[in-house]
Amino acid sequence: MKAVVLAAGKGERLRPLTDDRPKVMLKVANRAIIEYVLENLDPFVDEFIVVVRYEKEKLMATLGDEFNGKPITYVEQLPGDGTAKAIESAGKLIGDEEFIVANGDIYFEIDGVKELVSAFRRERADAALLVKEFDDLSHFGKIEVKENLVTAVKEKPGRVSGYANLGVYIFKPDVFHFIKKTPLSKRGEYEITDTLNLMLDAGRRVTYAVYSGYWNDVGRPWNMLELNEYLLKNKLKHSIRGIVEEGATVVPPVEIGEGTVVRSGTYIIGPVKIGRNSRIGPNCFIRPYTSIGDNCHIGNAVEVKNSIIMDNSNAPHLNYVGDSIIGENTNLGAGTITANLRHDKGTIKVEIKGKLEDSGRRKLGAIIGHNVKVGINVSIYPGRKIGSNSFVGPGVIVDRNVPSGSLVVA
Ligand code: TTP
Repeated sequence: MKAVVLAAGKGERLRPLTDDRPKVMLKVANRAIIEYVLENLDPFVDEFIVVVRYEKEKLMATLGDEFNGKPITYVEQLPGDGTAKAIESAGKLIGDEEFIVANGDIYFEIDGVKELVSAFRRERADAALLVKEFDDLSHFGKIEVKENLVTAVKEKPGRVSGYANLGVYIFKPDVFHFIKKTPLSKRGEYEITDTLNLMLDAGRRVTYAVYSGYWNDVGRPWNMLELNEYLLKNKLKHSIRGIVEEGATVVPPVEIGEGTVVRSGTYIIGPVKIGRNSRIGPNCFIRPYTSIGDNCHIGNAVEVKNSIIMDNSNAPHLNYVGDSIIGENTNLGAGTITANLRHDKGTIKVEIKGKLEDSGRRKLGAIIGHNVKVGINVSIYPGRKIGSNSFVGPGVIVDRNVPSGSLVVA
């Protein structure tokens, strides 16, 4: 069986982290999101087809031509937006067999795929969907069912409970016939949920499997922090490949990559993951649920908690980084602090595609893009974004978002 992985989206809700790369390439717990997808599909398939468009060269160069020894073929999305259009783009490579489809930006585990494949076979179905029960489906497609079959798919049905569509499917090549007939949706996309309704209208057997494991749709920055926390809490194995100097304390589980040096006086409380060739300390404090990439420098008197710091980035002197995401090649000046809590203890709102959205979190720090230089003694308000390729001068108080490519001085 082949797997079609959808990775052509622009990931606008994850700006500025997606300013220069597809969202599936963003690393959570030091691994690209799409790699978790491929890994969990791997036992069921012999080939991957990845549908690309936005910043495709970067993804292709990073992911390469194979995964776990199985070939990856890239196909460019046909003109037009939406998941149905993305699946249609893989049509020529599919042949006569059924195939799995998964969004490339979600996290799910093998058990879900196992259940999905067995439901599809047991029901001799034309299509199968992975679903999960949620109390509030306002952000989801609702899957209505009767016994073992799906009866309807309703987009964003409001604050009702029920089964949500998780973005993992099995189709027969017959789906392409219905994709061709799928109309443009209200948001201007060709959506696979509309295709499914056309299939149901035509009497096709669409079944489902209920997934009880962990799932995350990594659409917004705080979803990356949630997934990071889940992965470190549940998947991390204590492993020290670098050097931990005498006088440093490492409370397991902590993963430290080759070439990384943890200097004396550093205190690390796991779960924490640190990549290769990074310099940690002396005298810094790294608290649980922190991922630090390759070639990073976390220096003297720096505290980091519950954060993602991507490759080649530095918090070198007297910094506090809490509940934050820092992109690649970014440097924080001495004394720069992220605030992660409002004084009124309210939940933190973040601007997503021009609208304020409630993250639902009491603690959320900064979201800083790639290639950013932050000067000394900069204070960043909770939930604020600093766009990629920006320069924030010394002493600036970042109380509003900084667009990408900006120069901000006090
Ligand atoms: P979305 O998360 O709905 O879209 P997006 O990736 O463009 O993100 P945003 O809304 O933040 O801009 O996409 C769901 C999945 O489908 C995801 O894996 C990307 C993929 N996709 C495509 O491959 N092609 C497309 O045209 C669209 C819209 C999505």
